[in-house]
Amino acid sequence: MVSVHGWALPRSRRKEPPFFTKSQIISVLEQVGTLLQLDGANPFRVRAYENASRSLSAHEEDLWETVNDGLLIDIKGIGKGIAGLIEEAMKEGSWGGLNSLYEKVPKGLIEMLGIPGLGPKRIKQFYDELGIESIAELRSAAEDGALSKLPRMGKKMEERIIEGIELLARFTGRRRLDIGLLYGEAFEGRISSISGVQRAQLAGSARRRKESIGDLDIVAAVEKKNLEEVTEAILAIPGIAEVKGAGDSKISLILESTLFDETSSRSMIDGGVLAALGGEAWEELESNSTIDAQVRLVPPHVFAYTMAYFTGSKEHNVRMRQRALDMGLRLNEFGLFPLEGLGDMKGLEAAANGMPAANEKEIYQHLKMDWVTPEMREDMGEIEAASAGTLPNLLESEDIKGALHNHTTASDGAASLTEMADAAISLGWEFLGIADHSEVLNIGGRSIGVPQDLVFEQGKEIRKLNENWQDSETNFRILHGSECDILADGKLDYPENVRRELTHVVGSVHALGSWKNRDEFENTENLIKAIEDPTFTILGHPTGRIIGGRDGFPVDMHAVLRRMGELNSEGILKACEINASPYRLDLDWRLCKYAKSQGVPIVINPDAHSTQGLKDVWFGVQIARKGWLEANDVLNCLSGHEIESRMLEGRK
Ligand code: DGT
Ligand code: CA
Ligand code: ZN
Repeated sequence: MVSVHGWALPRSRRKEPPFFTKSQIISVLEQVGTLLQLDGANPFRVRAYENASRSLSAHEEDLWETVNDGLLIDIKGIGKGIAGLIEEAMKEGSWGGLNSLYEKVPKGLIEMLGIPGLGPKRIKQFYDELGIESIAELRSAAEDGALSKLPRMGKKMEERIIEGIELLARFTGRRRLDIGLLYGEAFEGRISSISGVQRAQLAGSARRRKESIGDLDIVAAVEKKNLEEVTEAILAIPGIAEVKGAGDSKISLILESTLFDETSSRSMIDGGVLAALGGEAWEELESNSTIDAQVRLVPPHVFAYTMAYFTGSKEHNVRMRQRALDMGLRLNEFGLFPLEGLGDMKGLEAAANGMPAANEKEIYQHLKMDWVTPEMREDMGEIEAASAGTLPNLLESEDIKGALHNHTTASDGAASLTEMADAAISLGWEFLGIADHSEVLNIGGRSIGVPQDLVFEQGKEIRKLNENWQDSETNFRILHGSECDILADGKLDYPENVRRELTHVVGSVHALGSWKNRDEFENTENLIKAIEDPTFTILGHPTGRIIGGRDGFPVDMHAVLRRMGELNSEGILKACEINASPYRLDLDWRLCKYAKSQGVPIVINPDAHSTQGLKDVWFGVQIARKGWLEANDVLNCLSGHEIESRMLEGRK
């Protein structure tokens, strides 16, 4: 599949040849092959471009050297015409006759290429036979059943196209936090290393650790005299799909995934969820998706103010500005100034007369506030707390001593019990809770849950491992739990005697279908019924949402948390999970404070399906911080001894 962005002939930013790189040439040749198909060109011409693109990809020598030695024509698969084109592009920086082809093909047809499973041939067919020129038109034709009446089409294909359109629509908006940070941190690193950049830092929603990111905001401190060369160097960073605008102080770009190392570790989602979201097509879209970025270039002395402004949130900024006004001051992205005496001065000119701030802390100090950590800047009470000196002492990653919901090969995990334990030990953890899926769970007809007799087997194995660690005085233990399905009627999977065997029961809804088609009252009632079961300890991924994938089922989480709070006040442990997988981040951070106010303990669970997956706990910590949680509120901060007794004593 092809990325929708960047469907334009590249323009060179170099002043001398070679004007384009080999990878730029390869990508143009590939695009031309596709455009020719959409244009209905002779198949031999189409193939010539496809072959040329492919043989250049396999060509190992330096392309510029090959061109200069006049050896281009000797490469198998490159004919005279295409060789001439490549030579012109590299030597003169122009694309000859290709401009008209790029202009000729309707933009809507190119956008349709982004629909998983839809290629140029079909798009051309729909265009020729039904006059379809946009995704919207394609969608209504599919919904009216017009597509399936065409030759070589059927109902199945039509349904797949509708699904593909829906999938694509979800990818054009926001990106998950993990993906946003992968791009953001790589880009921040690249910009920071440019000479002339004093410092560069990620701002915006990525710095605030929102669960999804609209676009990246980066602020760079640059002296005026270096502006031009720094701008040029930023525009030359590989991984930029498109430059939307580059002015004196702001550069707007679209980044593509070549920006970061392919081997950068990405978070994984378990197979079942992935299948529900669209499987391979979803993964394909994900790896081809881009992200927008804005870079602001500012003089070093205003950097802190610009960072504070573009970190946001907008709601936090509005409150900050009001607080400044109440003190007779004006606050903006350039500084903090007395309201009186500025005359006509604006922006940077006015900043010269403002109150200096070497860092954000000093800005908050000027406004008689404590520094607010970026995660909390959402106008959810932090302004008041920072003014009164009552900000919470937030949880830190280092406080985490273990987690309670993880999988092994006994269900759908990729690693064995001992492999998972070793990975946890090397993270410095004191405990690891194993909670494999319960019996009822099957995905696509394949059962992945642990049969009852194997639960007892797993228990024996865990006891043996725990004894070994105890004997060798290793401060580590496995807690034997299960991720028990909450059935549609609010009952838990497994007979009670099996559940009694376990240290902890993570109750989760997996068969989302029946919950999504039900009334909120009924869902809330059934969820509470499950929680009230005496063996139930932890509510797993409370709503079942997948960020950017699907909404959770309708449920009154306030009512659920209230009931859990009541039970806790009776000394019965009912904890709520923050599922730390960046696909989920469920419980939502907006509800954390409420959970805390009701006395519901939180557990941050990576829901790891591999040893790598344990690291996802970091995302959960970010979300817990965003939700104002302190180490005291989070069970992961208990020691290995404490957690075990807490689980056992809390069960009544
Ligand atoms: P996003 O990109 O939708 O995930 O969310 P943000 O928070 O990154 O928002 P964005 O990119 O529109 O703007 C970055 C920051 O710039 C935002 O958090 C606060 C600041 N900002 C943007 N527009 C305004 C505005 O109209 N007023 C104020 N006070 N601040 C703004
Ligand atoms: Ca943003
Ligand atoms: Zn799980």
